[in-house]
Amino acid sequence: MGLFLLDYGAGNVQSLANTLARLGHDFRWISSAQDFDTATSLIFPGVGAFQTAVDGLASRGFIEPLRAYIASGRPYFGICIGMQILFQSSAEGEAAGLGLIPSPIDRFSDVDKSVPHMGWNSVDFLDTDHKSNEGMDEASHYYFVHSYRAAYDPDGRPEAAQWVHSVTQYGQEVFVATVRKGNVFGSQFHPEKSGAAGLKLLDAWLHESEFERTHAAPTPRISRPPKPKDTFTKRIVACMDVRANDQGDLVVTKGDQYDVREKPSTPNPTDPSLAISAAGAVRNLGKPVALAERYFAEGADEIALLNITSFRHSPLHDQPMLAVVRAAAQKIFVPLTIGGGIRDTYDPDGTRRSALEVAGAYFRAGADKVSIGSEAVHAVERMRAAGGRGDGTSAIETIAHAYGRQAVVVSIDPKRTYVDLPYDGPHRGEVVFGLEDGPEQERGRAWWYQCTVSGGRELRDLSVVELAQGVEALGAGEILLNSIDRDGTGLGFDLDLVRLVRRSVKVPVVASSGAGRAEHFAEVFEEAEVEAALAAGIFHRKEVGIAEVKKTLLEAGINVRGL
Ligand code: 1PR
Repeated sequence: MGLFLLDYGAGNVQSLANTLARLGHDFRWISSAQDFDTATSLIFPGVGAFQTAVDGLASRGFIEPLRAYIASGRPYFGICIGMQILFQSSAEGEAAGLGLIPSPIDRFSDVDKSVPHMGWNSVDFLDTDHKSNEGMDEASHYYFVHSYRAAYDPDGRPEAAQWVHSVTQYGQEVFVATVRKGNVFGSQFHPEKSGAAGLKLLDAWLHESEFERTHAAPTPRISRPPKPKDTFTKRIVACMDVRANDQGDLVVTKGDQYDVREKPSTPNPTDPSLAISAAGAVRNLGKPVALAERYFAEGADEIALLNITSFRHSPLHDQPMLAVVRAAAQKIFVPLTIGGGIRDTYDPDGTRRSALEVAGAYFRAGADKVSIGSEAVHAVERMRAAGGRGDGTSAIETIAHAYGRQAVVVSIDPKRTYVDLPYDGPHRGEVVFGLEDGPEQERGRAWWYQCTVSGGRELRDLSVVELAQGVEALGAGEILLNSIDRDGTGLGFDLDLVRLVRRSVKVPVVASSGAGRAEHFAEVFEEAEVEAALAAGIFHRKEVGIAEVKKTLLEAGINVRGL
């Protein structure tokens, strides 16, 4: 008896478990075909890739029990792939879906937008005759992360359209956001990552009385043509660089151009309680879990935790860091990205641990995405040496295959390499010239952006464009674009760098490093058209708040998620 969750073995499903715990609902995991008979309600948080999900269900003998469960009329809530599996098929693989909804799932077009559709968007309800919307509303934003979608096509697929409860628009594509019929509900977005709006929906579904389950017959739907503009929002990401201080405690630190140690005369700008112990000590800007909680409450659309010294040891042995991820994930209900040390490692006894295992440990601890730094550079170097194709063994490829490319972020740490003019070297197509009205140290100079590994300690013979395009080809779903030159300077994002990368790839780009004022965010969204912008120092030191950033963006006509 009771609520069960269906896990097919590879999805990063801990987020949903944390959300249910927060809402006070007990649940069990489906562990055998018999559990489907016992379940009185079932949630399938299908995170990952369609083919992997179907293969995972099939290998466990769960396909027919799932079909029988749904046919029995007991409540079913499918999230993301858990909704897509109700359809006929997906272009994301060869496998067939359950076929309840007679329509295929296809890939978004990337002609006019970045893919995956990753971020916060709103819904339009199509069902005209039911009284409640299951705790949802059109003013809220929900968190989507997917490259494949069911197009809303009431003329071409009228039978499938009868299932559609709400739609969302991305670019000029209108697609299915939620489906509902009888005992079946499904959402393309992730309620467990959609902040207060998502918690409200899950709570309504779990409290059956507030959730309509009586619609056996098709209800009238209104046709919904594309609007001139979608309601997709720009994301604000709060990032914490985490490392052990000299006492061995994990702290949030923050460097200037990646140097995280106190300078001899650095004054503490705002908060005397964050006492500077001594020159040369690792800067301590707070505790990671407490800060993550603060940023969730303040309206961060996403939170990133980067383990910045993980190159020294394997994250699988870094129990304090895993404990931080676990604790943070229990308190924040927006996407959580974890980076640092996602690569093949060896245990002290010589046992090899693959990057996929390392990522799996982070996902099980509650991460939604993993961010790969140094290993991504090495993978692209290997790919280029092998003639431009990946061999399927890199961290990016293996993790994207198992968890979906949307779970794989590549964090790039580029550094300017200044050149003498005239320059006719191999990176001449990517050379940027400092503007006469730009920062003083850039005027009259020219440079290209060179990639680094190990937190900027080592330069590699690879440009930022070569790296960005390489990781996209290998299967990365997003790029987190830092700048060693701008990190911690407060001078604003490096717009030349951000524009260069934004126009080189189709995946979403998060601009990072250098934010000093709320206006810098408006500038990077308007001038470089990135999907997200990240800051660390100004948020940690409370110089600028997330609400202030969002207010400034709204005043500039840029769409953001409210609290
Ligand atoms: O190489 O896969 O182990 O990953 C290591 C990760 O740690 C990479 O994502 C790398 O960027 C990060 N990292 C390594 N060393 C440092 C350092 O600071 N010494 N931090 C470091 C990178 C940059 C951003 C920062 C923004 C915004 N920090 O995370 O948050 O620059 O800062 P600002 O708003 O204050 O300007 P691997």
